Amino acid sequence: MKGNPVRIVGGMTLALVAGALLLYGAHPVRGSDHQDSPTTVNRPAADITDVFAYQAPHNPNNVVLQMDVWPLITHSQLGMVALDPAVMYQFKIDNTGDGVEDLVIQLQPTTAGTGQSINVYGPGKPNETGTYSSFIPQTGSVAFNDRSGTPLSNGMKVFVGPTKDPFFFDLLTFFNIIPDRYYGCHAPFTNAFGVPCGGATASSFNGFTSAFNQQHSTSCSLTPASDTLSSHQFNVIAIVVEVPKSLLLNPAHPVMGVWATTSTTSGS
Ligand SMILES: [Ca+2]
Repeated sequence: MKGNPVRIVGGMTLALVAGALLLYGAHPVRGSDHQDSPTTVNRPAADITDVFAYQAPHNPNNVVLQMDVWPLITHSQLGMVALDPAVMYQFKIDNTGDGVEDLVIQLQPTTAGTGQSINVYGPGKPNETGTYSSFIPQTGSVAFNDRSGTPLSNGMKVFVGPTKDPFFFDLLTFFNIIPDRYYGCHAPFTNAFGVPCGGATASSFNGFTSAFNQQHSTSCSLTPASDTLSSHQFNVIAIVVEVPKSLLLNPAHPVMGVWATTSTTSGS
């Protein structure tokens, strides 16, 4: 995402019910995030792994926003996992530069399971800003894993379904650097990757160059980096919206900030 005029934030949420209104609340966190708290492990469909924003590859008038959830889906789990109907999935867009959302796109499935239909709301002005949210008027709906790309009435295309995890991360080397983060060494898991469960066996990530080491007077590993997530065929559920830029951009401030949240009313 380097060079793109967008901010990338992944978020997991807690929530409260306030008064007679059903409000969804969020506590955002920054950066790629796979299974980093008991709350997210217990509700993987609300565990945001990454958020991306990029130019639509086939239409210069559109921008694509993508939120990936449910980390580390194995091949055998495909066809059995889908979005959680208790969760509000939300893209937030700041188009004035103040870090406060001016527009939101919200999604929520109507039922559990891979036969679910997902309601889509917005893009539109949020009813609230910050950590509490409620639904804005609905735009349309899309079936889980519908790959037809049929536009909604506002021209937005939506895809929700399983995809290969696009995030490049040399996870096993990370575990070798900080072994206590390796869940394979903690009951009831088994050491599926064969990572040493003792002390650290690596001091840097792989993939550095001799020129880098010389420039920085260091000796980082020259071993090629390995994309652990895709090489072990891990998948995520991708929530992808392709949106006409005209629906999101503010001509007076042509830089757009994007982040995402998942929220529940139960707080867990
Ligand atoms: Ca704003």
